[in-house]
Amino acid sequence: MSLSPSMESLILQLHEISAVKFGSFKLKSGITSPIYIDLRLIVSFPSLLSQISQTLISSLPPTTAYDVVCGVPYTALPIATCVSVSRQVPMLMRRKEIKDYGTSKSVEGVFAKDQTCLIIEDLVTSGTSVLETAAPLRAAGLVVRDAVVLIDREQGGRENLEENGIKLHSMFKLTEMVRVLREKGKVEEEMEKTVARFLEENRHVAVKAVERPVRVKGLEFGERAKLTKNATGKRLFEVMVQKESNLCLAADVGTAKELLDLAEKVGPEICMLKTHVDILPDFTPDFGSKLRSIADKYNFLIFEDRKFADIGNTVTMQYEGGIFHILDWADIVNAHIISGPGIVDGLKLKGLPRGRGLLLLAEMSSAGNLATGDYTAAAVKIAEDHSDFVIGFISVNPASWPGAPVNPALIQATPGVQMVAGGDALGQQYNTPYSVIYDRGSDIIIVGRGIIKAADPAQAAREYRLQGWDAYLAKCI
Ligand code: 5BU
Repeated sequence: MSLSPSMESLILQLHEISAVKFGSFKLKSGITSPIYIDLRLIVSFPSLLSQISQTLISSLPPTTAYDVVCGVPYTALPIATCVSVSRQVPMLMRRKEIKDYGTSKSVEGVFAKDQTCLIIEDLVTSGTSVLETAAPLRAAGLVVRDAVVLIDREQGGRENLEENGIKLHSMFKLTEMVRVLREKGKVEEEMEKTVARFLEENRHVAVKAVERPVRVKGLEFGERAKLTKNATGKRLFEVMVQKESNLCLAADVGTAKELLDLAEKVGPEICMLKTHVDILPDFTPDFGSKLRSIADKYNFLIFEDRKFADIGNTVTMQYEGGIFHILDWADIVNAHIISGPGIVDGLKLKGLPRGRGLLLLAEMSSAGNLATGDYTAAAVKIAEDHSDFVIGFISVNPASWPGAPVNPALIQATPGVQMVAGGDALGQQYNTPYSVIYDRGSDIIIVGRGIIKAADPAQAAREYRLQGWDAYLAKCI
């Protein structure tokens, strides 16, 4: 389908002002791209800015209804402002930085609950920026169904947004833009092919469409704290409320020293820190007490992801003894139910007198895992039968379980979380914080590499905390 003359004229003007460049460019993500688009420049060309804004908003299907608009900071802010002024539609602004921990507003402007907000963005690659803007808007009670964007880079953004309940409308796609520039003699055919090849090689893995469950309004964490019979489960709910955090860090770093340093940095953002103590080459017997004192300082719980799987008698020894003495420092451990309920009895024997809690592996995040169907149902049954010690589950999609939501005293914690859905080379599968908490009915997001590998782990943890918490608040409305 060919683009309208006004779209073609816009593309030529963007090329003219060098907002679109061809060559070899290193992108933020580290990959080298043959095309670079910088729409920040348009603020220097008011008539082009105005033309873009008008064309953008007119390109929406006439059925798209909205009460307010919100631009994704920063490049799209001037575009949203022009739309707001010319269409006389009120605008909102999402703060990118929040000054004070947990208290400041993340959305500026006047609005009412249940109003519909249209998100405006300049360029969509993975869709992450749109999602980061949608989360606080939704948390504030606004309805977000549509995002309109100048250019769709066709690298998975449309699918990622769709998965989060947002329809993407684009003025044009990257390939359409390059085709127009080639037709008008601005780029060679060879370059058009290079861009097409680049897109083919860097197209985000297709994201499966999620079946959207009918959401049952959830009880708030504070109320659920009162329902649990286990002291650690109660404390976990309370810490989540106190810190406005449903983020658990999976602290899978190379050494104990790095782990303790990371715990210091990320401590203020998390409700729980998850360890794999057997991966630490420099483990010493005082590791547990050192981590405990950081946990006490920042008010988070320690979860050793030991995944016990043996018979009851053996796990009592594994829990208490060996070199790691997990029982002494971990508030929470987890267990497979493959060996039957005896494993819970064994762990309870040691853990309950110390006030500890247990999570059962009801589901796993890795591709092809066998914890499904009847196995998941069996985990729920065992948890119900031992709710003095079992505080909840490791789960992936508890909203899809028969009879969901299950007992609200039990907590759901979900690994396989990153800002963008996808996976790693070894079978891990990722969903976004919003889809995990809101769509899939979980309570806690467990995030490892999304934080650890970030340039600034503390900042990344903060972003995950805000997204996780916003999704929880959206559920409570
Ligand atoms: P990641 O870096 O965010 O992929 O780390 C995920 C963590 O959660 C890692 O420590 C895993 O061992 C852990 N995990 C998981 O990924 N999937 C599961 O089903 C369970 C634990 Br159970």
